[in-house]
Amino acid sequence: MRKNSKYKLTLLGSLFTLLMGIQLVSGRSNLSDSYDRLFNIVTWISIVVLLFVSVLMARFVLKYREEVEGARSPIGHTMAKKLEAGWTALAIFIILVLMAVSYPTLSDLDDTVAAGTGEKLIIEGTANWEWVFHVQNSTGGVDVIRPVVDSNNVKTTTMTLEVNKEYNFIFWASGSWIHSFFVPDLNIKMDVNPGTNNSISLTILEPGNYVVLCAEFCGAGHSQMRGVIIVE
Ligand SMILES: [Cu+2]
Repeated sequence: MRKNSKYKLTLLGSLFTLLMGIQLVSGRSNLSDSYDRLFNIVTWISIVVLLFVSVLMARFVLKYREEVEGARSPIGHTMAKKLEAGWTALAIFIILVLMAVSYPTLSDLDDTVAAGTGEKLIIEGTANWEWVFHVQNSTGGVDVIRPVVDSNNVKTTTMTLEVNKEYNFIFWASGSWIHSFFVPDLNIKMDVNPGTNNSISLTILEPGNYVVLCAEFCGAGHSQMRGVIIVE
C-alpha cells in the first residue's frame, strides 16, 4: 500500500507539472507562427526530459527504499565516470539542439526589424511605472497617450491600431530602469532598456483587445503597469 501511494504521488506531481507547461498557442500576428513552432519544440523537449527524470526517480524511490538492504551498494568508479560523461554529453546535445532551432526564429525577428517599413510607434516605459504610447495621428502629428488611473492605482494605457497593418514598435525607457513590454496574446515580449531602443516590426492579423503587461520586475508599481491594444 505504501509503495503504491508513493508511486501515485510522483505520477500526480509529474502530470501537474506537465499540464502547467502546456499552453494554447495562437497565430495572431505575422511573427506568431515561427514563435509557436519554437515554443512547441522547447515544450516537447521539456516534457520528454521531465518524464524521463520522473520515471527514473519513481523507480529509484521504490528500488532503493530503506527496507531493501541489499540493493544499496555504491556503483564503481568507472561506471560513475561513464554516467557523469553521459549526462554531460546529453545536456550539451540538448542545448545545441535548442540553439539550432532557436536561431532561425531569432534571426527572423531581427530581419523583420531591419526590413520594417511600417508606421512608427513609440512605446515608452516611464519612471512612474506607466506605459505611454506615442502614436501617429491622421494629420501627420503624434498623439501622446497617457494612462488612465483607477481607484486601485492600476494605470491602463489604451491605443487603437489597425488590423493587417505593419507597425514598427520602438521601445524607450524614459526612466533609469528596465521594463519589458509583454503582450501574451500576441507572443510579444521585448525589453525596454534605458539607453537603447529595441524595436520590433509587427502586423497584427486578428482584431481584438490585447492586454499589455510589464514582464520585468521593475519596482513598486510593476503590477499596476497595464495597457490595452485595441485592434480593429
Ligand atoms: Cu515595468
